[in-house]
Amino acid sequence: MSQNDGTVTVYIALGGNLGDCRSAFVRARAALAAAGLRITACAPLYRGAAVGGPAGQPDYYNTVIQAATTLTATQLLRLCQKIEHQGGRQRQQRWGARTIDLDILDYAGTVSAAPHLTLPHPRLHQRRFVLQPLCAIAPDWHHPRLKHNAASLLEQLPPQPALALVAQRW
Ligand code: A4P
Ligand code: MG
Repeated sequence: MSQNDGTVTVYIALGGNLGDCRSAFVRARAALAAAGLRITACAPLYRGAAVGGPAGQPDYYNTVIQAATTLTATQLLRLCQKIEHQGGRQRQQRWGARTIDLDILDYAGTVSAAPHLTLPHPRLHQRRFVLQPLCAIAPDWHHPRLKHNAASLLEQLPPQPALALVAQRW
């Protein structure tokens, strides 16, 4: 949604399961702010088992940031990828262990099927590690394609253990 100040609201999911993820998330948030994003909400920090990917991965840390920005969606993707790179992210295997992953969940309600930037994030509605933090800050967030809000998408997931709360603030 476009605000009066010319910014749009975006949601970014942070995930990681290698090294000191909490510090990596703090640095990523600072880098987003340094690039001009106004951080408007931060979900708590959660921990949970890896979903998919190679067996035997460490547990993941996950959270979600809400921010206001004047960047375009493509500029925001490039910024997220730069922050991943600075955070030591290496891509070896699909869904392999990583120091930090930044996924754009939503950019102002935009719907896009472009492979380099699919919006909303194509798997967000299937993932407790995204929906649980998202619901902590924006339960009414509306999925522009599925026409359900975040709370209802979380409720519709097959029963799975909730993620463990690591820290309310980080
Ligand atoms: N891309 C397309 N749409 C987007 C978007 N909305 N945001 C493209 C960000 N990137 C997007 O991403 C692969 C490609 O997706 C990029 O070229 C980008 O242009 P990537 O970050 O290199 O690879 P990835 O993160 O392994 O892939 P992806 O598809 O983002 O993975 P997922 O689906 O996010 O899954 N278990 C737990 N508990 N917690 C996790 O955080 N994460 C994953 C990764 C698996 N299991 C997990 C977790
Ligand atoms: Mg990713």
